[in-house]
Amino acid sequence: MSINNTFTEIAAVLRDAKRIGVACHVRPDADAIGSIVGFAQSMKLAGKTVRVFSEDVVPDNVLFLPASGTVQQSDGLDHSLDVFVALDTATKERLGANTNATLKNVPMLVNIDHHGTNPRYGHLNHVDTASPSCAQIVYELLTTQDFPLDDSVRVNLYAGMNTDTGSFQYSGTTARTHRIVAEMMDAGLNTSAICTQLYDHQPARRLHLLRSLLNEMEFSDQGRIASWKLTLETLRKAEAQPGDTENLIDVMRSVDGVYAAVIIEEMPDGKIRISSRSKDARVNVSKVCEEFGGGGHPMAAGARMSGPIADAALRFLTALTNETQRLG
Ligand SMILES: [Mn+2]
Repeated sequence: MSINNTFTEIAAVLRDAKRIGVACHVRPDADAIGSIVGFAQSMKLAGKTVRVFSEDVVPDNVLFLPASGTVQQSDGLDHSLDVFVALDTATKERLGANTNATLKNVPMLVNIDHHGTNPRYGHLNHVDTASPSCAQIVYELLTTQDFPLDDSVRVNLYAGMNTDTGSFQYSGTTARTHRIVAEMMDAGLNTSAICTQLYDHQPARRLHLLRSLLNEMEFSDQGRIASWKLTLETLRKAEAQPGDTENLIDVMRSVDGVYAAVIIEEMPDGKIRISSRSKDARVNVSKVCEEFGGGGHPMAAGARMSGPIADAALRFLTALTNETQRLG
């Protein structure tokens, strides 16, 4: 079960397919959207009919991506697809309920991901935890198997590669990551223009959220853990939109002496969403999130907990403190 299918095996299935569906995880980020749209654009260039699904709306901050308008919100209907490809999605459930209904009768599910907790839920699976973004795996698949690339493919994949590595800062970033960027620049990719779109455009409401974070963040475990309880009321006051909290957690992680940062967020359904980041390989936040049914990467992971928010915060921070005790 833990053996990966090769790109050659996956490409053979894609070449035989006429109608391909592709989707990513709920509450998509730039790696999720960049991966599915980049992949879909290449399949279209290869002559396939492609449907691109997302359970949730495409967040504002990635609407600049070429062909992001081709993403349709999952409708739960059968689209007579030959192959369905899940990208950047750690569990089948995280595709979302409507997306699962859409792929129910599809005879071939391909699961391509970089989350270590992925249980390999596809008929074909390629899970590479050494890859710092799903977009990087998609690039390797497309290029090694001679699928066509154009500028729209490259822009989408670059956006995923850039954001999931924290602008190539995180420890998962490899020499190969930089070589792929160089290859794409040789092919004409304007990385500076994409970075301007990604990082020099933010709505004022995001700054309102950041102001709340700076006012309300708390430090525990002798300053080694920074956390923020983000309430529905704060989200409502800021008129927050999906994607607005993206990367705000990095502000807390950047503080001297902090090893792990957590956002504990109230959701409209009463559940509590945990987002956690580590800054030291000895502190494995994925392990802590797994205690609560979540998962992700050792240095970036999430979970869903039951409320109320104060209880969830106490339980999660207690478990996280057990983990930071490894630091001595
Ligand atoms: Mn990813």
